[in-house]
Amino acid sequence: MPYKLQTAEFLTAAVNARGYPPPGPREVAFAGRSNVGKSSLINKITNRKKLVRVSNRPGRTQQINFFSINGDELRLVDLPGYGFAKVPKAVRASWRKMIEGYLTGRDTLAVVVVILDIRRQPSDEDLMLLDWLNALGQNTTVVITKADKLSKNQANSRLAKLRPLLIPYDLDPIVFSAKTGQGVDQVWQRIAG
Ligand SMILES: Nc1nc2c(ncn2[C@@H]2O[C@H](COP(=O)(O)OP(=O)(O)O)[C@@H](O)[C@H]2O)c(=O)[nH]1
Ligand SMILES: [Mg+2]
Repeated sequence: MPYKLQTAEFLTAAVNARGYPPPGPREVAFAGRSNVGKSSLINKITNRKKLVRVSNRPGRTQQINFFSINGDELRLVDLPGYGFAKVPKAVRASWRKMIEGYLTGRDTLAVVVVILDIRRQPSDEDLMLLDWLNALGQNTTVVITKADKLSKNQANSRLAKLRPLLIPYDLDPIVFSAKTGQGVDQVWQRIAG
């Protein structure tokens, strides 16, 4: 691992700016559709099985969770998953507010990692998020996860469809799997600064 990960611990959860921890080290935020594999990715890159709860029930994470790496040398921020259809409109709007509030209101935010599923076309919400981050000039990186769910050939053919969608944003995605650990080092390279 290029980044010397020593400790990873839960710092705090927040629903708005009043609940954020005082600004400290640079923060790396993770965003994606609910159930895309965001929590699994954070657990994998921190080498912790249960730092973040992995759920079979989509749409559970309704708070912004902050994690401290190496005694607060770096923070990882797990944003609420979006796009879960079965959630009432009002709740979805409040999640969106939470996500947008954090992404626009945090001076220490360094990188946003947008996570996509290798088996699916990006949703309208995925593309809106990428558009919006691009317009903000926010340093962004894309991770395409669940690569282990496809054969090598299937994965390559999906990547051939996904990559062109990211070219307008000048984004070269990292291919990842929380199951096999594929891409872990590359994620650290992009986020460690
Ligand atoms: N095979 C495989 N399953 C994954 C991977 N990442 C996540 N999952 C599964 O996808 C489901 C949702 O994962 P979770 O991390 O909770 O998604 P989140 O809602 O985005 O935080 C869980 O059943 C995970 O075990 C992966 O890379 N490979
Ligand atoms: Mg989650």
